[in-house]
Amino acid sequence: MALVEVKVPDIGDFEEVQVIEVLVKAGDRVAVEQSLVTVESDKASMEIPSSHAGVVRELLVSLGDKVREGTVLLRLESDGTQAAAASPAATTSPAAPPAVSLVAPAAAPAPVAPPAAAPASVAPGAPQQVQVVVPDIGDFDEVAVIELFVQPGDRVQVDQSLITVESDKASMEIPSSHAGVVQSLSVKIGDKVGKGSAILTLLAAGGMPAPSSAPAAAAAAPAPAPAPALSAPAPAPAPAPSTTAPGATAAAPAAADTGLPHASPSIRRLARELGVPLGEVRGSGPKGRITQDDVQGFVKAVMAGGVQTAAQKAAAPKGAPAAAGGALPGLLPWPQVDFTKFGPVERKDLSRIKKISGANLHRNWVLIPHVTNHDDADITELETFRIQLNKENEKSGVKVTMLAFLIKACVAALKKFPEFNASLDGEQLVLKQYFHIGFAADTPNGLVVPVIRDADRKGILAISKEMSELAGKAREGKLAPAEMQGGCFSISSLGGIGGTYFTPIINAPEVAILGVCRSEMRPKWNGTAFEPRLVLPLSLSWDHRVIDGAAAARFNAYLGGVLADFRRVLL
Ligand code: CAO
Repeated sequence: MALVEVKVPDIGDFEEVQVIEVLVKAGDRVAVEQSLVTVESDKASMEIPSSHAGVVRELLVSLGDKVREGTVLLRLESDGTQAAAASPAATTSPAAPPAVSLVAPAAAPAPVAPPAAAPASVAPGAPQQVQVVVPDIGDFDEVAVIELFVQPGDRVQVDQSLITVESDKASMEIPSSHAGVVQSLSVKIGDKVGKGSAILTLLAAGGMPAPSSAPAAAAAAPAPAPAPALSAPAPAPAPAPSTTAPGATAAAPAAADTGLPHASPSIRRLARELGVPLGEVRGSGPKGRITQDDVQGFVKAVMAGGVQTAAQKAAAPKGAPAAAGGALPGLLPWPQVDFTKFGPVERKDLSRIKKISGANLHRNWVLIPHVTNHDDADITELETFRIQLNKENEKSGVKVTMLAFLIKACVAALKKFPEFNASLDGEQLVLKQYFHIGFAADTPNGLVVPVIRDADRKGILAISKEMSELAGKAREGKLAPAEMQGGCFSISSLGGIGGTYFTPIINAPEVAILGVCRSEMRPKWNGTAFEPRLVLPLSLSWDHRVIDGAAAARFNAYLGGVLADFRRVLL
């Protein structure tokens, strides 16, 4: 086993580049060609692979270090395997046994000469149609187009970046050889291109051909001034376009809008795999470079609903809270209408309760597969009993409404059908052994759902009293958060208002909700004649991930039976 120094190979015209990623650590076993570090100039980045297989014994560079050809990156205990085609420089390097074979062989294969343009010469003065093609990009036969910076109609300058291409280990921007107006694009994202592939056609402003004879010209193009010849990036690397990259700032509108993401090829690859829009990720690395942690953090934030991508925001109703999840990608954007064009309007802020309940309702409606079963309950006898009860209890000051009976009847149904008294937790169903029933209360500021705890252990009068107290507090905005928590099942009663049937939205993490409307006398066939019966319309919404239609129909039938005759609870 020999101790081998792995050095920065010939990286073309770059004098000095910065280490922006260290991909291995002491003790790691590396294979030949495995990337060790990523280095970056102002327009290009590339990964430097190992020339030997072995175990890393000592890392000699760290993030931010400036390195150049010959800088020793690390020492490794080689197991004897080394890259087949080492660069000449490497093979002749005596001290450094194994040579680092360039990621991009000849890394600087001929520094990308300014993209050639079809017409060899352009008559000065007269606008000419010019086809801009991919220049010599070294030993890469085919690279993928990963970014387009311009579109038809854009005016571009000489050396302004047109596209970014990427191999598996490097990426680079291809600049324009001519100034002019883009007429048509010949490539799209994902296309594979090589030397000579047409990028676009532009109407060149009277003879402004690129200094095509300046091959490696401004090689490592220091900074601002775009290198006259793409030279620099040549090595292969990619310019992780950064917002400060000269080419980038001058680039297309899209780029100017979002700021081009500054990331290495491996991070770009990761982002593509995860579908992360890199332009929306805030880089925490040096000079705002996007790191792997940044990409992963972005994904987590989107999944948790804390962040919306631009696509989600565009499709979301203006002002929709992020917690509502926005609209799903692919949906049309929310219509933006200037209502004042059609008549006078007044704008009012949503109340705090409306904002909170709206976000919750939106999430529940979008995430829960709702189904609603409608049914009727014959409450003729129950209503007679309720009126009787209220007469008897007139002096107590407690008024019994149908809702109190509904709460008791629902408790009986929940006992009979326990999957309705449950919550989903991943792939498990949490079956509750308590019966806390929420009821929707309409207040001047919006909808709230106070909860009657342990409704199974309370009588009709106690429930009625508690309900009226909670409803009063709700209207005055004095409900404590604890009085709205822990519900197992909710009831939304519009009985005091009207209507027949509606679709109540499930109050997550509950799995079902009962909506009731106004009861009315209807003629019912009793087998021999029609008789007037008081019918209560029921609408049961349920989560189809937990409950199926047959269970819902049985729940409603049982509930109707109990409301028709409470003695059934005893069965
Ligand atoms: N059929 C016929 N009459 C009914 C009835 C029904 N299903 N339910 C209630 N009523 C009657 C009551 O008996 C009462 O009549 P009287 O005034 O003659 O005594 C009247 O309607 C008013 O009842 P109420 O609404 O005050 O009492 P409640 O117990 O039925 O409801 C509460 C209490 C807090 C739930 C209710 O006031 C409320 O806020 N309802 C709205 C809920 C809501 O907005 N749901 C929609 C959610 S989705 O946006």
